[in-house]
Amino acid sequence: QWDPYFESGRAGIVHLFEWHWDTIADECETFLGPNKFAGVQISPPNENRIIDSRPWWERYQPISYVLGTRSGDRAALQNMVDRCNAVGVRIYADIVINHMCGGGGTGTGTAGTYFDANTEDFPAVPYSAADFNDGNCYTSSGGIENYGDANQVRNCRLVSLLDLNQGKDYVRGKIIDFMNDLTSLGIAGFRVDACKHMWPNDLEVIFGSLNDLPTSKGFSGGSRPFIYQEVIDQGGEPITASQYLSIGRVTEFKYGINLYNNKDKLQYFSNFGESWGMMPDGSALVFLNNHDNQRSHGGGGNVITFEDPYNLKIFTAFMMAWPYGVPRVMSSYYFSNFDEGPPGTQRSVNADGSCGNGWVCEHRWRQIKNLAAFSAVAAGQSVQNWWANGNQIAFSRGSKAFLAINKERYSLLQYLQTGMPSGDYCDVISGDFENNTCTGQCVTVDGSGYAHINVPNNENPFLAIHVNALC
Ligand code: ARE
Ligand code: CA
Repeated sequence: QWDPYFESGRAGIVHLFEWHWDTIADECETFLGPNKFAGVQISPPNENRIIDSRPWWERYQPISYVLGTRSGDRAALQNMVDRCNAVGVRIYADIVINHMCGGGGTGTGTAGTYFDANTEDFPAVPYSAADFNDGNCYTSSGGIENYGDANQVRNCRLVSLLDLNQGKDYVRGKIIDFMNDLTSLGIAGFRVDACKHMWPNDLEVIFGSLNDLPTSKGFSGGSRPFIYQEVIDQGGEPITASQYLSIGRVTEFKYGINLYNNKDKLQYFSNFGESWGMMPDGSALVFLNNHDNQRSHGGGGNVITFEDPYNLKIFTAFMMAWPYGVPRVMSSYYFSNFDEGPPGTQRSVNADGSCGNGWVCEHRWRQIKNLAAFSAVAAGQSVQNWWANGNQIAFSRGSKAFLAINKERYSLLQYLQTGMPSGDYCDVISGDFENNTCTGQCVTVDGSGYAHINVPNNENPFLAIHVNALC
């Protein structure tokens, strides 16, 4: 359950946070597919509690496993998954299985289902009080009070959210049915929310019981759903990411922090990976920031976000070029306070390809957009020709691709070994390679693999060439 089943020639997952299913389908066909992105993480697809101000976080309060939210209904979800798969883009669903909604109150969810959060009655699943962990939690508040006590972290309520008991066969069965329903639509895997708050053994049973991905949706026989578990491990707690590595991939929260803390020490990155205290390459799901920590939440602070475009572009390039983990690019909307939900209108696309209507669309920034094709070409090639000069670095991925980054206050002007066959290559950072035409600078690699590399100290302070983009 570690393999994302990317189609060949694809790289990178984009988190289209709070996008509508119809808009994602359009994005797959018109942008993600053509630009060689491999997959999309979608917001939770099942019914959630409606919170008056419609914050983004209402999506993390399930009411049932009916597929109906402000992103769209079941038919729209199926249509989107089919259209994305048809252009080689996989869909991964964010799923919330640790809990249902916050305690207290009654109402109807986004799919019209009645619930009673006082008595823990969720009739559309159905779940009732006996399916929750109340009897297994021993804190006086009934909530998690101390992250130093693994028992309460897993059996008590996370910020008052009604905590399901995944130790019960009945609850396991409902979660398994929900996940199987999603893969039957052609969804290739899951970002599993709040795994720190569930027992690894329960997750192992649940994920181990899932159906294979359906061959009728183009997956080869025996394909296990891709799993990446959200476990915020920045050290200092009894629950660690390592407790979950035998189950599937895990979100590596140390990655973004390591990048941030060393963002002006590029020369240190030659051995970036496990020797930096992070999990093994094959276990990691990596990212610069996510929907929580870009809001200074959920292990937030000290991460690089769209508010720092210079570093976001540079370190997204590093992430996509460096062979460690499965990379995920955050795609955001602008917000002025923590709670603010998504813009009321779908993203529009400007003449230069960027987004309007309040959507940031980091994945559409030219310097980021062109990294998927770069990363896909580099796949399977080792890092070679590492070169560092203070806060300037360069390296190749075998003989297929070459990246140079300049964070000094002067131009990088060097004659460097690129590892690549002789030829004229298109720098896909200073411009685009489209319809066999290069609008960026041309880099000439000579017969010995060397090239004169010129990386200015401006808003595009890096250069990327690969064997599929020639001048
Ligand atoms: C909302 C309100 C609460 C209210 C609750 C119930 O904000 O005040 O009590 O509803 O009514 C998101 C939001 C929450 C929101 C929740 C439900 O972030 O604010 O609560 O949705 O609507 C811990 C967990 C980790 C979790 C983070 C946020 O370990 O799993 O907290 N991340 C995921 C998602 C979130 C989501 C949830 C889980 C819940 O990515 O978006 O919450 O489904 C240390 C620890 C971490 C801990 C962190 C807390 O770093 O090591 O483990 O993360 O502190 O900041
Ligand atoms: Ca729990």
